[in-house]
Amino acid sequence: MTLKLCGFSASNYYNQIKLQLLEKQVPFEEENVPTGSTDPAVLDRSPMGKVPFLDTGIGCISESMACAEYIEAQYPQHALLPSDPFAAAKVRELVVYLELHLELVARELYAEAFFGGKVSDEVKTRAHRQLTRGIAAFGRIAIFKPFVAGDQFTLADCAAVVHLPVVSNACKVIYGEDLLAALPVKEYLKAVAERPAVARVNADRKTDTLRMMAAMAAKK
Ligand SMILES: N[C@@H](CCC(=O)N[C@@H](CS)C(=O)NCC(=O)O)C(=O)O
Repeated sequence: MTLKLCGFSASNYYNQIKLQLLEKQVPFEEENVPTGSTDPAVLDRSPMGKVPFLDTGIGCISESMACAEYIEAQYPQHALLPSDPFAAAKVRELVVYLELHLELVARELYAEAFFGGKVSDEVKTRAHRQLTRGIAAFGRIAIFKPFVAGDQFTLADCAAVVHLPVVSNACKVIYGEDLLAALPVKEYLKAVAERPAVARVNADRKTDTLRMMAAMAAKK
């Protein structure tokens, strides 16, 4: 069976794995699965109902890091993790900083930044403090020469390409300030957008975001 990536193209975590598969030229199919499902058939495949998850034919794998590690092990072509253990650990470290200390914190703001909801001042203040610390820490380990982990495109770039724009946009909307402005993020994103795999992910994301917005508007 062809590997199936399940979720939808407006999702940053889905796109992290989609970018990895495209960069590695692994054949895959996409199955549109909305997030937050309570359908037992979906929860059997992704226990939290989150996307992405992979359907491998012998079973499903949820959580992007587990998916990414499986893909690297199963499809060694165009490796996105260095073979040197220290260098590989530094790539994983960057992915954790991007997900845990940047994206997951900024996610607290998305309801108001992107979905017309409201976030309390307390949450905004806490997120600002955590983002300031997380971004400074990420800036100490990110290399951006020209890629996040150095001279090779790695899993850290698959994470950076999809998470940095959302974090930056959420900060601009909520705080009127891009907390990532001190890092060379704009230049980096512009340069990597030239890669065919990144261009495809960005184009699909735009189309899918419009689809979601139209569906939300139709519900109102
Ligand atoms: N830790 C998860 C995060 C995935 C995630 O948060 N996905 C979002 C879509 S971008 C989602 O499904 N959110 C629904 C929820 O949090 O219930 C991973 O790395 O795969």
